[in-house]
Amino acid sequence: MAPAVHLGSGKVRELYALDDERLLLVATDRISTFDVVLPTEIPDKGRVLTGLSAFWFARTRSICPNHLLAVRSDGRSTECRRLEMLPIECVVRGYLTGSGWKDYVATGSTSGHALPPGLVESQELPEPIFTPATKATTGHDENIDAETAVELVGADRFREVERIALALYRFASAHAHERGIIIADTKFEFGLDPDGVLVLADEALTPDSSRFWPMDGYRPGQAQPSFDKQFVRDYCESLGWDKTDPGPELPENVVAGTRERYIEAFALLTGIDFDAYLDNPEIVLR
Ligand code: Q0Z
Repeated sequence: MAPAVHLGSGKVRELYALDDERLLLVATDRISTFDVVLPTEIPDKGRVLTGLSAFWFARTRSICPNHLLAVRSDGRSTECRRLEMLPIECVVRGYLTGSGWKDYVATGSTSGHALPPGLVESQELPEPIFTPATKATTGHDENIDAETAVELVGADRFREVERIALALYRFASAHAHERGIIIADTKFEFGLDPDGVLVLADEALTPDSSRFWPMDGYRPGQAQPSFDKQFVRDYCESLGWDKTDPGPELPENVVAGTRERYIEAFALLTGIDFDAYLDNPEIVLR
């Protein structure tokens, strides 16, 4: 087999070319908080995210085809179809948080969606909204309105990604809700295959591409604890770290607690025991 060529590094993932048509996406155990990658890893985090993403890909194929070709036996690497990626991030928000909340407080709207007055932080929106963003190569993605997104992908493709992203979010949100998890928002990335067919790519509906909140203790009117990273954030806040690189090392109790939260999210959402996934990662595809 020809060696994989390294194409790039994300904060917590690595991307390789297998050949002209196939990529290898590897989820590491790195964790970022406040946009800084910490020096301490969370064992199995990459496997949890890879397994979750593959689980959603297998269950959303009737909504949209996706790039997944195979999950490797290491549980953290996926072979995928190499696509022409669209130049927008396809964000869907069901709850008012993050930059959507900030935009709303400043302007009463977000990405051109006029919202009802009097909404509070973390409140469920009347309907999920599509709030595309640009892909920043450095710094933060910037929310854009529909007109700007149309300039980037065309009017027909814009309507299509909006419809598909909303359908994917509604499906996953309902599934998660039944299992005690709120998906507050999520970011999808799409590409086009050589025939111009829209394909769901990258990672999908993981805690790194979404905000997962425990339904227990959901309190509109304040920021919600993150399902997965709250121990890490609380620990970092307790240090008074200034949130610039380098971040702090994590003590073993924070590592262990955070690892358990990732594994709990996996088990709740998939209904599959994480040890069974480690034994045979393809279990999430059935
Ligand atoms: C994903 C990324 C990562 C760095 C390109 N199926 C695809 N076809 C073409 N390109 C991509 C995909 Cl998923 C693609 N990224 C994001 C991932 C490291 C950047 F692991 N960039």
